Amino acid sequence: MKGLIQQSLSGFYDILSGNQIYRTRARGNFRARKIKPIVGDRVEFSSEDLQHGYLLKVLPRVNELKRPPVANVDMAVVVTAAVQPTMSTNLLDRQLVALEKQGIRPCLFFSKTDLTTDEQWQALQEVVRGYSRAGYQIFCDRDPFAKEQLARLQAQLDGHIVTMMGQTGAGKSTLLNHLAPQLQLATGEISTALKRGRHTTRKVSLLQVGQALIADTPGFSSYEDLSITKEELPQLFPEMAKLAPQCRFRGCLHLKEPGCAVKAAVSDGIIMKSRYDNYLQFQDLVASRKPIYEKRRDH
Ligand SMILES: Nc1nc2c(ncn2[C@@H]2O[C@H](COP(=O)(O)OP(=O)(O)OP(=O)(O)O)[C@@H](O)[C@H]2O)c(=O)[nH]1
Ligand SMILES: [Mg+2]
Ligand SMILES: [Zn+2]
Repeated sequence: MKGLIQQSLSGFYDILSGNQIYRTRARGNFRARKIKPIVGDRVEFSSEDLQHGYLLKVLPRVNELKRPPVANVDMAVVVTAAVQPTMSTNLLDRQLVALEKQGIRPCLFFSKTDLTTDEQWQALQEVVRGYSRAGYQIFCDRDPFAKEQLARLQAQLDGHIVTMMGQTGAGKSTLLNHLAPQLQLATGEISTALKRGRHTTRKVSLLQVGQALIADTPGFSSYEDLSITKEELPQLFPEMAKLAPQCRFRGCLHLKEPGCAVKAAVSDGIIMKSRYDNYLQFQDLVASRKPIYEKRRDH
């Protein structure tokens, strides 16, 4: 039989096939072959009944996200709190780069907009315009859970395997609860958060939300690495990739090169200064990490 891993919990894999969920254990030597089945994997399995089955084979992945660990995702909702915690475009851009690298289409959802002051709200509009110009689809209503916005988001997600992304406490589970109230996902009230540790959502599973399968995931606080080359990085900023053919030099990295269309667009305020600054910072990161990767390869 074929299906999709919907949830993985202490050695069991729940596989969605047809409209049923089959509980299985991995059989065969996945560990020796260095394959760890993850949520979203398309798999072959055998099953006596709904409770006792064996996961036999993981089919090739279209893509694979490390944080959160989900395979075969085609869209992501990047949830960013407008306030609480203070918005970081750096963190947002890291997430976008990681998604672009995997060929996953991101859309941006701004949460906690209801908590912004008029001044913070105005400043956020500038950010929204910048990311729209970069080509991203954005959901930013002053009432984050306005019916119209939720319907528009749901329509985008239907038919896709989606992952939620965003810092812990950003509001990923809260958003899913608004899209599908029957889920009743735990969200981060301070008291429970303290009891359970930092993340309210601790495991990854795919949830049926309308016609979409969505992975609610534990948030993260930082990304440890961008395993990307310096030539690859400018491709992962769509607005830069689009302008690159207008740079004087082919393969322009938009750093010190003369006649660079990207730098001109930054000066003209077409590309967000924060995006470009983050780009430069990621280039530095890539440059400083490269020797580590090469060393690892020697072993
Ligand atoms: N006012 C307001 N509060 C929100 C909004 N989104 C989330 N919250 C609150 O923020 C807190 C954290 O929300 P969660 O949904 O648990 O955050 P999360 O992203 O799932 O966090 P992790 O599971 O730890 O990664 C909860 O107390 C929510 O009620 C929003 O748009 N407006
Ligand atoms: Mg959560
Ligand atoms: Zn350039």
